[in-house]
Amino acid sequence: MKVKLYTASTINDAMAQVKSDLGRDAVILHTRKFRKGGFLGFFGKEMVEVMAAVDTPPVGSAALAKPTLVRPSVEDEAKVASMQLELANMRKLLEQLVSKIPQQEQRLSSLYQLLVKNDVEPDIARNLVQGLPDDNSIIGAASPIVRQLLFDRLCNYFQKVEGITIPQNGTKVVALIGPTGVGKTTTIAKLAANFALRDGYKVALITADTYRIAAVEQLKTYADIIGIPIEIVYTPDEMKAALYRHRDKHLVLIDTAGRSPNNQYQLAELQALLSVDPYIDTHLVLSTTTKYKDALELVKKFSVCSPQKFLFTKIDEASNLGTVLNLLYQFPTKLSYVTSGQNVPDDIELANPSKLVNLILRD
Ligand SMILES: Nc1nc2c(ncn2[C@@H]2O[C@H](COP(=O)(O)OP(=O)(O)OP(=O)(O)O)[C@@H](O)[C@H]2O)c(=O)[nH]1
Ligand SMILES: [Mg+2]
Repeated sequence: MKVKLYTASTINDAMAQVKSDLGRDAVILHTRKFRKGGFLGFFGKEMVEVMAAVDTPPVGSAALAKPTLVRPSVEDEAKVASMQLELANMRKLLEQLVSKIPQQEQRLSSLYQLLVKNDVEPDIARNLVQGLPDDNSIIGAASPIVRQLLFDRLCNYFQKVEGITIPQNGTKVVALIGPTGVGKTTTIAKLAANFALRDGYKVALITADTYRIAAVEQLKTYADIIGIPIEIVYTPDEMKAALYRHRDKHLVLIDTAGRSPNNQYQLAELQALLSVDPYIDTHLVLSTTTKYKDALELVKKFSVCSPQKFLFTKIDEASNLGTVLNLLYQFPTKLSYVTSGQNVPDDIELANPSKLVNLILRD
């Protein structure tokens, strides 16, 4: 390396000297301004000093022996070389990553869009597609694999399915609670018909829906057709007595009046009715046609009655099942039954996770 010092009255002149002397490859190491002449440096002429260097290829051993001002040691050179290599590798890696981003986003965004189209909340959809593999072999020919991975991931939210199980000894008591008109009474009729007529269990009905005469009549008609007893209760004490009277049954199904989630008094009344027996298996009945925000509110408000399961109705009327997934994502809760129409007793089945997830991923 050749290092030289140049002085001139302007920086342009100094640079011209550097260029003509050392060539275009010269590197400027240092520049400074100073005054030449005058009194103690004052009033002198302003000058520019430029220190420049150029790499000279070694010519024989003589060139190597030539002393230079900033000759790096062999160790330094090795360090620089390895840093350069590392930088080059990092650059390559960055380029690879950047080139992958649009592809990954496009692929994940198509699954994300599908979830959102099915009314899965955007935040939840984003979390669900996050971290799905972006291996090239998967992106390319086999993208259904990624879809399958998402399918499996969604199934995890539907894993806890538990219908009504009749104990060897004792009576199973099941109550359906929920907002108005979601299908509680119809579902009670479907369950009663299936357990009594199809499975041959001894079943009794209790209705606590005494708000409307029509409501009692509705369930009484079903009880008569099925040929099972029905009790009407107004107070917690009557509930206790009715449960005691039917302690010989395999299954007692309790129908309740639809409650407004905004009526704290009604909810407290319902809670009091159900707290007479800690073993009552309480299912919160929700319609799949309910908007997620409303369903969320319902789950929060009905939680005072400590339901253990969700029972989803009107799947035949729902345009999608986003609400179901959103709820299960927020509240990992057991699922019992899903109903799919007005026909008693046919339109009901035990929740089927893969069937439900398939509906959530419906194109
Ligand atoms: N499409 C469809 N309709 C249903 C389903 N389940 C119930 N229904 C209908 O929904 C309406 C209300 O059903 P009910 O069983 O009376 O609802 P509820 O929850 O008992 O209503 P309240 O007692 O007033 O709170 C009726 O017309 C039922 O036939 C279902 O799965 N699909
Ligand atoms: Mg009803």
